Amino acid sequence: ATQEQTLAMVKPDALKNFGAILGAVEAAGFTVGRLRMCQLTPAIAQGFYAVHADRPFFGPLTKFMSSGRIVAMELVAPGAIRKWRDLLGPTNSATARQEAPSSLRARFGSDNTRNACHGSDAPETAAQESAFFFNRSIGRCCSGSNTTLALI
Ligand code: YYY
Ligand code: MG
Repeated sequence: ATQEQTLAMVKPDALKNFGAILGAVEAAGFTVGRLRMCQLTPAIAQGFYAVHADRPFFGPLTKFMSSGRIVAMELVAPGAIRKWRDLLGPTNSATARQEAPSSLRARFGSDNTRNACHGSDAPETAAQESAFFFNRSIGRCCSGSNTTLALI
């Protein structure tokens, strides 16, 4: 089958569960193409979520997303975009616990903002989000306000 790629992120609330999440990625049959661990600056988090800039949750979301380290991964599989979003479950982790209890957001997320993982929603955004993380220097990706945060 034709391979597809998606951009997955393990968000700051789920970094402690990165091992279990990577296990689920491998068990589901994805190939991890590229991977980077870093901490997003607030400006970079705002850039990643620019499409949501007018939403009321934009401030809390970008503050949360820049609050700790994340892992960005390019996942490859047939139908990777849909396959990864199915594994994630609904956006709101509380809803996920009702509707998809074995999903990653049900298992590792908390609410509508702290929901453990990101997944691209279409081939165009997958390509764009992959470039966002992997076609830039470590310094731009990982320069924190004071401490050094570039890890991989
Ligand atoms: O694609 P997905 O992550 O499932 O949801 P989006 O509607 O694209 O929202 C992106 C991101 O924004 C979501 O993962 C958490 C956050 N968010 C929020 O904080 N509050 C909401 N009411 C909706 C989304
Ligand atoms: Mg989305």
